[in-house]
Amino acid sequence: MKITGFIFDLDGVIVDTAKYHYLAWRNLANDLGFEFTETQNELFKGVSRKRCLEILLDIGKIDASQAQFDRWMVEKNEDYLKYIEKMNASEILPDVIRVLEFLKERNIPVALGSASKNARPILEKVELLRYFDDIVDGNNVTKAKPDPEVFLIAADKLGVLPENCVVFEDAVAGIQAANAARMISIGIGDKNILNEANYNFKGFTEMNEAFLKTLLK
Ligand code: B16
Ligand code: MG
Repeated sequence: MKITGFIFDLDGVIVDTAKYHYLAWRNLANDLGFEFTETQNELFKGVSRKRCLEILLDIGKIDASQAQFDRWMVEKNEDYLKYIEKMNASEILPDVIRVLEFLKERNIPVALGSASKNARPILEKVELLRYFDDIVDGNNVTKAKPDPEVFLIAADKLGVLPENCVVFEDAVAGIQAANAARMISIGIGDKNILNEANYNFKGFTEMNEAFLKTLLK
């Protein structure tokens, strides 16, 4: 039997940390004297912290020296971490644990593939660390999604061929990264936005056991 590996994105798939990213970016934008809307925050999903700040400064039409840029990166992250500090298991998105349990019961290799540099502390906070055999995050990659690097490293760590990996993603760039890695991409969210995915689900609640079993064949 072939071995299938499962790779989960973090923000938007396991927990909704996008709302905390939004509050922290909005605080920074307000400090710099401009507004930052939730619609604009959509552009930040799955995107690295550095790239997010570049987009934010474009929105505010602000030029920054390297030193200022670096300071604002730190400031935003410190603010974000204050929200993360208060997280607990109640913030795990519906039916994530059911799917993780399904995989664990069958000893199926599972990795995290996230752009976040805070992935490990977040998994610790929501008490999910034990479900993951490997964690590949913003600290391990040089190229951001849609580059497939994060998922290819995850497959390698799991010892599973990329074409035998399944990726759960909520961001367009993440689906593109999974497709570029020749993995099975599953969009979690709006199927009109994630229309490049091989399969689409609004959330894990819509994903039944029969479907999960077909992925193992
Ligand atoms: P950090 P994911 C991504 O997480 C977020 O979607 C994105 O909005 C954020 O900028 C990025 O992580 C970096 O996060 O500032 O914590 O390093 O969706 O790839 O799990
Ligand atoms: Mg995401």
